[in-house]
Amino acid sequence: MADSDRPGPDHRRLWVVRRLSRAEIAAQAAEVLRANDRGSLTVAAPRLYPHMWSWDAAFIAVGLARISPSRALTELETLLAAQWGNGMVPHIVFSANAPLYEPGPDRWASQETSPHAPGHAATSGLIQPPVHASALLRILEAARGAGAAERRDVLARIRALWPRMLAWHRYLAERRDADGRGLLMIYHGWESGMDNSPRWDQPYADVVPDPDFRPFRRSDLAALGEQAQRPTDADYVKYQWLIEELRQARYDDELARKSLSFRVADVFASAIFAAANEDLARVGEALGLGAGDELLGYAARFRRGVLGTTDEDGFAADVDLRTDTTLRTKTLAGFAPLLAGGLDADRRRRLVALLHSPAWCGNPDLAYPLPPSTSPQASEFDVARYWRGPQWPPMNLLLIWGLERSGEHDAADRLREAALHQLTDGVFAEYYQPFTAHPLGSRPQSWTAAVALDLACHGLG
Ligand code: 2M8
Repeated sequence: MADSDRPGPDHRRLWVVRRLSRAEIAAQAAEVLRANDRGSLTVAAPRLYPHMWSWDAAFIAVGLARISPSRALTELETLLAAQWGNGMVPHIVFSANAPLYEPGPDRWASQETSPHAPGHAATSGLIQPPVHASALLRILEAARGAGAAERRDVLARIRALWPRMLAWHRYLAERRDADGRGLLMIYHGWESGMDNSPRWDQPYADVVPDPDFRPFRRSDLAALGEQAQRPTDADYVKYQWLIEELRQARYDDELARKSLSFRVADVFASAIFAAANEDLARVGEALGLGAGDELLGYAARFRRGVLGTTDEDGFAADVDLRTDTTLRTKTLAGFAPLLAGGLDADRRRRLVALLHSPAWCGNPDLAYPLPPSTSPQASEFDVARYWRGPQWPPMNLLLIWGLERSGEHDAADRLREAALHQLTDGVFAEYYQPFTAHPLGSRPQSWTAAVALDLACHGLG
């Protein structure tokens, strides 16, 4: 890493960046996606994450749809080809001959352990937030502007993919919300995608590995070389131990929901799922595929679930399902209702005001008025450590979509402009130091490039 890339000892020193034009951002982002393309999948990042990740793939598809709806759809097809027999879409699909990533296929041993794991693909045994249907809707919209042959091909392939998409949503609704409260149960912080967020500090305090458990060596620190930007070793022992517990439960949802030492209702993933069900219903309606009532029913159920956790400002909370404790942390996930919709106008206004307040995007120390993953006013805030403070471009996109969906167009436009501005550095970093705009984590990160491409092309027709 070049010295200029490093966050200096003075965390408030603004990083001096070159500024790309919109056209340059789009061109360079497309180049990153091309370089990380392995044919039928795009690796999340060449060194740190040399495989396909589930929600990364969805964002990557959104970006690719700006260049080629057909190639964008391939991304979802590859992911869903690794779907488990019970409908679960795994959070990692491993590619062969990649640099070392731990935990790799042997640690998951999914094929040996679960009758549901696909025989032809090596995968993890966890999920990630279900952004895929929202990506599929954008691919469909992009295909409408494509040439006749590509449009026909993409529509036919969406039809072919439909049963798998439906099975994924049914798996989530039936197996991850078995009691119908409208909140998705997760078994690991990795399932939230916000691995070491303060959201999970309390539940992880109860995760105690067996004394004879021997953790394996981490590969992420060697790949990145920046310990202060990654989860701690103490976090990682727990991450690894939970995989062991899940293997002992044979990746069986019935067993897992009774036995695991981490079982949490993830309010942000639930909001993503509410929106995704509406988006999938729209795809189904456009192609005459049916299941609209079922999907809109899921959307309503999860919207209710999300709203049921909110405080007077409309700010949402996760729930520790083992102890039935509401987890009120000051993280980005609290804005879940903006993604799910359904707040009354008064509380929606209060939640948008909170988003613009000094606790969030209005913080005077921010280099860009974008939501940090954790509020700078929270005691857990850490300016550089992964999901404990830095700003993450795909999260900006989710909020932009949510604000638009909620009819908050001014707020969406403000966020869109700032999000694009942040990416004019052309680095396409995994995350950004909120006070200095230093690029942090892995780079170039595919989903960041995809978000940049989407933002840069927005409104250009
Ligand atoms: C991060 O998670 C992986 C584990 O799944 C890791 O740290 O090794 C998270 O940021 C997650 O949200 C993301 O999907 C993944 C790949 O970019 O990296």
